[in-house]
Amino acid sequence: MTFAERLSRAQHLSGSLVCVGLDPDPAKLPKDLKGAPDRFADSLPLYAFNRRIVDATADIAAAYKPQIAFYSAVGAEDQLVASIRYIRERAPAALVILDAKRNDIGNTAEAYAREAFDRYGADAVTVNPYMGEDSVRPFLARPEHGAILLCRTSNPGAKDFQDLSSDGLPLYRRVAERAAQHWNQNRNLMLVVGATYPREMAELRQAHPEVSFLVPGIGAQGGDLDATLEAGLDAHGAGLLINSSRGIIYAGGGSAAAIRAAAVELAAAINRGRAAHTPPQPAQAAGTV
Ligand code: NUP
Repeated sequence: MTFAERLSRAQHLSGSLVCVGLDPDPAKLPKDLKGAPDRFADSLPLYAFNRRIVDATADIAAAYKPQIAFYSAVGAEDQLVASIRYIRERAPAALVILDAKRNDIGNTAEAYAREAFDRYGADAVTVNPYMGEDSVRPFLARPEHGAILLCRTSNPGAKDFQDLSSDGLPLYRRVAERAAQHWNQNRNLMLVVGATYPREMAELRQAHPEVSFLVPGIGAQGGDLDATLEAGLDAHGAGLLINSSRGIIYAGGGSAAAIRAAAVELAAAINRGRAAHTPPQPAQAAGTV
């Protein structure tokens, strides 16, 4: 199955556009996963927490996005591998996005692609486009795997370079243009567009109606969901994967019930917004005449 088919299947089967961020901070683990040295959970606490999150959200999540820093910073890559295997068992249709923002010269980028797709078995990886085409190509070479390019990121410093004018358009628009027009032959490319910048997202959606966006910034970073949906939905009421990490995994102190409630609430709010912001599809419109 191609990446584009996997993406739309994941959204269809989950009935949602939610991407659950698996960013387990050892300092913020739920109380019951800390401090009982004889328990299995304690020897692999990040994995134990992720299993709880996946169990609580398996039927709602279109995607999971582990950020690699939370694992590599504490030498816990094995727990990342185990967590991704667990997602495959419990939520086989969900996409796994490795958030690693990788890139380098071509042969090193090839090694990074093998890291993401072969070592970790991810479906997609986030990629920094700064080094240009030859550095991005290795991540796009497999039609069944995707690359998600940083375009207009969610952080305050996004403007420092991404907004600089490049031949009359901001640099992030040039990234999107190059990506959409020249690098997306396999239809396996997405763009990172932060929920904290709906104006920029609207511009990008207008310029690139067919490209899907990974949208971080909802929840802990304060992005406005309704503004995001209005700006970013495509003509079919899709085209987005909306990530929340801390807003879901630390809800209610990280209890399974609170994690589930937070994910259900986000999925429902997104679906209400989709209904409100999506123009009637041709078949529906014909039916109403
Ligand atoms: O522009 C970006 N902003 C961002 O927050 C690109 C990202 N990949 N992220 C990641 O999304 C960030 O590293 C974290 O893993 C997640 C947002 O987490 P939260 O603010 O929902 O907790």
